[in-house]
Amino acid sequence: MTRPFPQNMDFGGYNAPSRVECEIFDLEVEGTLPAELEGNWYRLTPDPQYPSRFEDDTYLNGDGMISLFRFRDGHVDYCSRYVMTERLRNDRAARRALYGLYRSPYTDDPSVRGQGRGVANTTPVWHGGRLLALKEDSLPMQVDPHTLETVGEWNFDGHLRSLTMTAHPRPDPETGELYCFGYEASGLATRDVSFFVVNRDGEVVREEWFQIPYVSLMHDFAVTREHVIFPVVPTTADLKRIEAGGAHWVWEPGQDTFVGIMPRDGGVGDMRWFRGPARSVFHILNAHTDGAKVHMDLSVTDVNVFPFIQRASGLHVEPQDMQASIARWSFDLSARGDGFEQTDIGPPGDMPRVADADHMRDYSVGYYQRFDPEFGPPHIAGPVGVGFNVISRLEVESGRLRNFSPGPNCTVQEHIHVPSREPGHEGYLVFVSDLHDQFLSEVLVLEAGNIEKGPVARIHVPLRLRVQVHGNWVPADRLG
Ligand code: V55
Ligand code: FE
Repeated sequence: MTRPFPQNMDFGGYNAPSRVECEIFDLEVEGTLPAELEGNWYRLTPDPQYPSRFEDDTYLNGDGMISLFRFRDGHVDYCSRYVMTERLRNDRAARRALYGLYRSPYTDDPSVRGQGRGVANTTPVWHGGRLLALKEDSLPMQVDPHTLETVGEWNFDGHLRSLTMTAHPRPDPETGELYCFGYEASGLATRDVSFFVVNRDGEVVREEWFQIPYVSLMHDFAVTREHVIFPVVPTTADLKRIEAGGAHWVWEPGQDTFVGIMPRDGGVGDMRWFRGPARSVFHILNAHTDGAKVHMDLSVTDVNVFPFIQRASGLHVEPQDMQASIARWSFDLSARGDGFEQTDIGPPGDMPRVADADHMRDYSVGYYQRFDPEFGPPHIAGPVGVGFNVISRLEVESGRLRNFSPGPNCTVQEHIHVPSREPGHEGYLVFVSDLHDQFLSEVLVLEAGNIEKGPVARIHVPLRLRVQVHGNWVPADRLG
């Protein structure tokens, strides 16, 4: 037995740890699954094996639980497994949490000093014939794509120098390459960033390092057909604070935002730095280059949205008091100066995605999620607090928004987009809906071009599925 988890936002209610490793054969399906939905949907969520040593620890520090919805011939099977990290093995051997606060190793039990802290809890990525479970503070963990058993840490056969890899690598739909970076690349709270490219066979073919102005939580980046874009925002780390057992991250509104842009056919030596006022950025919808202009569409707020980071910064900002939007940041490479423009293109939200084929180029449609009180009261789900209750389809040019909400007792988890082979068909959005009145989950399938019509299929899940951080779809014919 273990002691109980604290009953707070991060570990109580719908966010209570589940820790269920299971297999469910042939889930109940209502409606008709599109025949072309053939593939594996991988999801990752933090699901702490043990209560943290600290009550005020965060959701983001939980052990990675990888799950799989396998869609074949109109049937769906489910399976979930922990990613067996060094950390989870050590904790299980001790039958308690030996590791301390999120990314603050000086709060660990001395018995695990210097041992792996990675939890592999953020994004499952299929590339080069490997399924990788990613967490931005460490190297990937490789997982068997069929059984979800852990293979081990993957450092690209020793060919990657970086000690970290982002959970948001960017696949190039044209070349099949995976564009990647790692921050704190040479160790805890270092300013080194590694930019690297993995070819379609899974080999690191390029790695270059640069330094950023201050240590920043660089959660995501953007790539166009011509450029690579690195936002550096003032959620900052300081080694002295961490060594004293303090929080890894604080929000520093006095620091500028920096954005580095380099040509893909150049190198990090060609990086040009733009700057603007403090902004918090996690997820980028898409980016493209148009002549001398580079446009990046993203979810942006004027303060870091995570309650645990606000607490560590001596701040508390209610969501309605934040400035937030889906915005386009435009950079003019032909102009002098280091400023850039922001144009709002949609109401606030997060978990933005485009069809893989639209990635890195000019595009017309994006999908993302919002909390909108028009569709129901707030429910706590996920690491930020109030969960999203609407999926929105945004026409980028006109700003036209279409919405789907599953109902007032529901929140929605991040969706994936599955392309269609039918010409003119926009594909499907597939996501978990959290049923707060039943403490259960279901999977909904929407037609991406017609979301307000509601689900064409509903997959019942006899479990409460914790809120995934990210997921990805792998078509059956790409799995081998
Ligand atoms: C995020 C998630 C993380 C993390 C840092 O969504 C940032 C943002 C699940 O872990 O470690
Ligand atoms: Fe993310």
